[in-house]
Amino acid sequence: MSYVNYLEAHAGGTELPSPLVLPDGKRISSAAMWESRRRELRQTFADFMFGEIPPPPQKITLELRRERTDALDGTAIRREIRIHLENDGKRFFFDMLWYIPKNLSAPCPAIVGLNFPGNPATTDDPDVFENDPAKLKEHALERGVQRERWCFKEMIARGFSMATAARDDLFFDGRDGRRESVYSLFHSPEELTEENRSLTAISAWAWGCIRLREILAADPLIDEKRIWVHGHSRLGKTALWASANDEKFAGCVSNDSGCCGAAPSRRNFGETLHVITHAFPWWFQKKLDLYAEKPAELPFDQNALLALTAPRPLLVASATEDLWADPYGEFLSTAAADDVWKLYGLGFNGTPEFPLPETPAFGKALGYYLRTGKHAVTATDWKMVTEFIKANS
Ligand code: GTR
Repeated sequence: MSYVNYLEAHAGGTELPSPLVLPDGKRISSAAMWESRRRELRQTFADFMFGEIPPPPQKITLELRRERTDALDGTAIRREIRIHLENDGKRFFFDMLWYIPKNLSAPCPAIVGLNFPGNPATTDDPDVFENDPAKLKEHALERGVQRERWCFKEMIARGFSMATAARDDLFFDGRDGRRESVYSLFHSPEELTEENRSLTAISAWAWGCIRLREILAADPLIDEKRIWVHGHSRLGKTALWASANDEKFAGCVSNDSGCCGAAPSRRNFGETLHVITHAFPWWFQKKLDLYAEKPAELPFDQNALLALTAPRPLLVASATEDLWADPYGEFLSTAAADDVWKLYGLGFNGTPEFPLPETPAFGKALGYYLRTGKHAVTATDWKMVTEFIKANS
């Protein structure tokens, strides 16, 4: 199949395998049983889709390059930190931009996530350091152009600390990205070839999210139990995978994560496994290619990836015009992950219906909403995220 389908009548794949059903057909019926099933499923996702997230390096040194206490019109502390990492004598670094609300009376919650075009593009602050030119090869955008994707000022006003780093700092988003990626801390240059598909970009990026969480968690201004991971699109796939692997994330927000994120692989709607494995082979394990034409033979679907965050809170967000990411499919997977939250007495009240735009379907610790508009992160998204997090903390 190389055409793209946007007709619901041709989409199929509305029945997704339940993460609660074991390969031998037995059904999980308790939270205790889910714990071991969860480990098994995580491993299956690593083997078939995302590879393993590399370990923490032996040594991390934080270089505070600059701290301002009057950022975002005097509402925030801003820290720009270069994170130096060392492993077996090999070195690597990446840059973090971190905002913290001022005058806190108690440690605050935080949201971490990666950005696409580099830290200066995420903020209105005119003086944020440029990303290292050797790392950010072709995606650098003008300062502030993606400020709405982050809404730092608004989120600071709502009491959240926010931290981000550029995906290309960790793994340049292209075929030969592996060579200068975080994997260079753990592998010899000969192993960092285009063919070595077990070392995926998504796991490298998820590794970066986990490092950001650890750094925030070590700071007394931050409540280490309330650090969320957020991601948009390919970085939404990344956020889901980071949350699946690091249970210290308080919860996860998947924004328009689409194919191999929240959207079911079994549906033929918008982007498919065929398309994604051909366009972005460095994101995934080679094994996924085997299923490009037969997604129904995968031993899981993306509702199981969502379930790997349970019982922690998960919000899945879609946009009406983002058909490439299959908004209805993202809803179907969310609804088909609900059984796992139910094991913990959480989830939706009854069976959720596909909601109208701007009408959140929020259950306990599991939520979905559809925003009017395009593939993006907007101020409306951040309002929904705030509402969901506040209801689930
Ligand atoms: C698209 C890709 C999607 C999505 C998106 C993005 O080109 O096909 O899977 O991840 O990029 O990251 O913006």
